[in-house]
Amino acid sequence: MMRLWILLICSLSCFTAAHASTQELSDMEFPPTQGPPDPSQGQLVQWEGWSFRWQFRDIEGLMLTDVFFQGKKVLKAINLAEIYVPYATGWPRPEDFSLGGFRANPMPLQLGKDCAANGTQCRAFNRDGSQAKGGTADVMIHEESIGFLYAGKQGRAPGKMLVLWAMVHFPGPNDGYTYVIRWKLRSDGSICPEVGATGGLQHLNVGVESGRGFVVGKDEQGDNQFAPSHVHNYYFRIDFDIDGSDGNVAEEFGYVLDATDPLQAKAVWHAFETEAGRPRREDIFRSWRVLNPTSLNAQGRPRSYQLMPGGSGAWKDGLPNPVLKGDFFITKFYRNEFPYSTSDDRRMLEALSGYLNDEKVMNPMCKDPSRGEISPCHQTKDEQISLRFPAARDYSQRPWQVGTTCQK
Ligand SMILES: [Cu+2]
Repeated sequence: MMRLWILLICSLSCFTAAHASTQELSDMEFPPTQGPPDPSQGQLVQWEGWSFRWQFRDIEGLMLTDVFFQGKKVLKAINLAEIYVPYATGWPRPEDFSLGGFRANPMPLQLGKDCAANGTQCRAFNRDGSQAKGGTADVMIHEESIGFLYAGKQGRAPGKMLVLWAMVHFPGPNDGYTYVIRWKLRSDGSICPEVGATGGLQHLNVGVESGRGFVVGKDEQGDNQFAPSHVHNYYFRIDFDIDGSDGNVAEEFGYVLDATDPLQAKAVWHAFETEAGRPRREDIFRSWRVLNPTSLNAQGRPRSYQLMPGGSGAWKDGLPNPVLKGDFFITKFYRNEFPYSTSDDRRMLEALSGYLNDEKVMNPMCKDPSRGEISPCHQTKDEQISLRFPAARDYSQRPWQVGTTCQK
């Protein structure tokens, strides 16, 4: 009954390059033409215990669906859901997918150049799944070595991964911005999405170096060119089905320091009872997992997938949308809750604010996997971000006061 979809944000701090595009936060320039994805559609791939399908969407590009590992279901779907790029000067704050995503900003891969530079068994496809035969392709797949999966007293185990990727280019002066989205499925069962960005500096103006940006050269008039600092935030939407869609539970990990003895701490998993948005906490090793308490692995433990936050920072000012304070969100699954689609033509961040409406994501009585008993679930309520969306959304008042800047 219960399916979860989870958004994880990772971000890339960026100082040498700036973003390409500005946008009007009015009506969508590229209204969606596709409904929510049908996970049963797409191209079937089977490799090293993995089985999944890929499809290429207008806005989101390459996504994976119906993902199984060693015969057990892992995901219903995973896709890149948004790229959000706030500048330290307060403006602009592009939500790139509202600029038409992969539909309006195609960046074909080049056969003979973009594949197998560090991999083998390269295959190239058009977005409809057919074999790419001309000079370009939308999707490429190859295999890469990842070195050791294990090395120790038990022996040596080399690992490899299957990599699928696509590119999207947002045009702008002096090159614009190219993102390379790579989906890595490793032979040990891990999934590692990755986004890389390259491009030329955008939104340059004349100015002096400050906490909000850097002087990067001279313009034609000989004036100092100022490039504002900014952050690229990547949001992934993950629909978990750990060994089936029923009974999945999402939990949060963190260390809890002992109030009386500073040398002691407890490692605690809390289950989510209701929908939530959560900030990252590196200082207490906060991470999240989705598990199926009724599906046990060879060690008798519940099967689970853990979401390990990446190492880079994220934008946390919560303007104009409180959702921006969070790094991880959990919502109950509804098929029509899919942004940039004909079911919901809002931008992802705005739509997400609406999806987070305190619905229950599991029965408050649940199985405690560490003790194997049924007990009331812990709630994870501390520091939960406030999701009240501003009633009056007047974006004309800008720039906002922004108290933080990019890391150096
Ligand atoms: Cu940038």
